[in-house]
Amino acid sequence: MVSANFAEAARFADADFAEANFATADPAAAVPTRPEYLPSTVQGAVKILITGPFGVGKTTLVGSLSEIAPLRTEETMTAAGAGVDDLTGRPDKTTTTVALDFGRITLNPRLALYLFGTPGQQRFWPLWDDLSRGALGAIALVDARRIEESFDVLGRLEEQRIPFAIAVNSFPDSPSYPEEELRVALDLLPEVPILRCDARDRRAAYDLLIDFVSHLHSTSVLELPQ
Ligand SMILES: Nc1nc2c(ncn2[C@@H]2O[C@H](COP(=O)(O)OP(=O)(O)OP(=O)(O)O)[C@@H](O)[C@H]2O)c(=O)[nH]1
Ligand SMILES: [Mg+2]
Repeated sequence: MVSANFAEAARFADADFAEANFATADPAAAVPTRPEYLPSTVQGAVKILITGPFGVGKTTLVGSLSEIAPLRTEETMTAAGAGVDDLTGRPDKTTTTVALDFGRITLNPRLALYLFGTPGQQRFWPLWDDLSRGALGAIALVDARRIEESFDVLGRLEEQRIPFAIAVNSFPDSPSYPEEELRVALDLLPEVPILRCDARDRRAAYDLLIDFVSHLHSTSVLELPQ
């Protein structure tokens, strides 16, 4: 089954191709079920940043989207982080990203997206400049329970002039704010899309990515290889 979003975006994403990837890639499998090599038909590669504050679901999103086993740099959180790493609303979280997440998704036979997840904690932010260099756009995950924690990240994206979309990640006790309220609370320009997802759900993550890539395409940020 191809989602409505996906069908709409079919002019740049090859539905059959991506659906085949979806069917064969198993995010839970320790070993990927499809070849890790980039198809020889790929003519263009684009870097996309997956960013947001601590514990918002960046590593989860890269893992849900990647067709290869994602590269992760998770370290166990220790007592030294108590009082710094706020685990409210994320009781199961035991690790944190200390450098980056990396994944890849081939959107159609000609176009590959490289996904770079940033660390969430400010003490790892010196890595940000290297990670964001050359990124065509960013998906900024937001936890609606802790909106103010996103301000620094959004400020950085604006400073670096990286086009971005908001992805509101759904946690069980998240308030469901109307889009306009979120736009005001996050002080967003009208052209910044507000999307929603559950980062744990591969299909929802994929729909989010397609909406984001459609946005980059419609604003002429992304040109598609013919
Ligand atoms: N309910 C719900 N839980 C989620 C979602 N996305 C992530 N989680 C959970 O939230 C916790 C944090 O997820 P991570 O992916 O590690 O978050 P992160 O942004 O990479 O965290 P840092 O790298 O430490 O900043 C994990 O326990 C995930 O299972 C979501 O969309 N919904
Ligand atoms: Mg992480």
